[in-house]
Amino acid sequence: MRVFIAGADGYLGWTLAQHLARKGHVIGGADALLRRGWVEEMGSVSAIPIVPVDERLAAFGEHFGEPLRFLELNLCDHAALCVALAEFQPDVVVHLAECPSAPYSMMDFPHADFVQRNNVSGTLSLLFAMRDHCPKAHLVKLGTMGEYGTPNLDIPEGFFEVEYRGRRDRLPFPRQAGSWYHWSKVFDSHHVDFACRLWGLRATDVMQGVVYGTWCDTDMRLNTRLDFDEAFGTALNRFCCQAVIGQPLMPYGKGTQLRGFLSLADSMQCLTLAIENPAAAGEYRVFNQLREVLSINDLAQLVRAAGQDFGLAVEIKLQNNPRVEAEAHHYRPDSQHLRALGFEPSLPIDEVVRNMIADLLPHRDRIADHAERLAPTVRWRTS
Ligand code: USQ
Repeated sequence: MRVFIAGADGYLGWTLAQHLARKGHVIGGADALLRRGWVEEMGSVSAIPIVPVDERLAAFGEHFGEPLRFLELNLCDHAALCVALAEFQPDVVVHLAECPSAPYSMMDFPHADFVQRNNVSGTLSLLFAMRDHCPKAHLVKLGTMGEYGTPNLDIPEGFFEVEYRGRRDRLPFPRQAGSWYHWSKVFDSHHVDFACRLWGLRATDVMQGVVYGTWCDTDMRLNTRLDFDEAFGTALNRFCCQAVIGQPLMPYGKGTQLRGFLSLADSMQCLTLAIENPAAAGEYRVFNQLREVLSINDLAQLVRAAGQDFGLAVEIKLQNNPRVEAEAHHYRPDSQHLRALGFEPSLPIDEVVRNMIADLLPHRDRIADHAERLAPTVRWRTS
């Protein structure tokens, strides 16, 4: 298949390009390289060193035979995006080109406004470009489990049957996002659904849980990034970085919040299943993409246990919660669709955590040099 990855330089995108190329797909991609700048703005770096994009592309060509046809492009630049899709003629467009950070969006008005414009307008631009230049292509759009929030009900995959005043309907499950970033993803989901009904586009909206994991190669030019700063590092990735530098792990609040998690390798497997099993014309389908539900305290305990195998004394210190979020709540999302397509979880989480620590230990000085960037400073409520 010809797969166009928007966001090909990111944590998921750069990994996915390699995973798909290894399976024989032809890869095109675009990225505005914004993630590199955002992490710099947070005063931080990727724990795993990464090279400039031209060096990445050279390595890609050497390892996979076919080049990655890459453009430095912002999806909001609609004219340039139209040219890119018209030329590449993808069978699949994977949309990973969004600002993925809840804390970044909660910093102040300019950041909330930027994240919403970047994500919502970028997605709208992509939908119009697909309508005009590749209307038969399948859109695989990265959404987030955080769109649903933490309702006191089980969470279905996008839609549920409702009975109200004696009538029944299949309706989108309510969205109760918890950050301006998560709300941008909610707006995207509604727009993608509408475009499928309006123009007959086909789309899979992937409600992904929190991803963890490293992707390292003997050729370091192929490594994917791994962030640990308060905005772009996700919980388990941050905890592993804290473990290797001897900083206490920081569950926020009581640490009893529950979330869906999956490893980077499992995310690659799931996205590939969505790509290779397209939605029908006019279909908008939703996959909840997670492997297991755990609390933040569970993650901390896993990292403490794995740290012991490396002789690391890992401390855990609860922090005042900088976010506004439920800490004791029901959480039981469905995730049958990907299993029905053949998703078989790979390594168990404790093994992945051990591999992460092994990958991160050689870079402990680099992380230690930015240790203060692990502390949460962005507060959801300022008073
Ligand atoms: N948390 C801690 N300590 C930390 C970091 C986070 O206790 O040091 C807690 C947070 O309070 C939250 C949970 O861990 O309850 C998850 O936080 P996170 O920063 O790992 O993830 P989140 O902000 O939810 O966002 C991440 C990705 C985002 C994706 C989302 C999936 O950055 O792009 O959409 O995970 S989900 O969480 O399912 O919405």
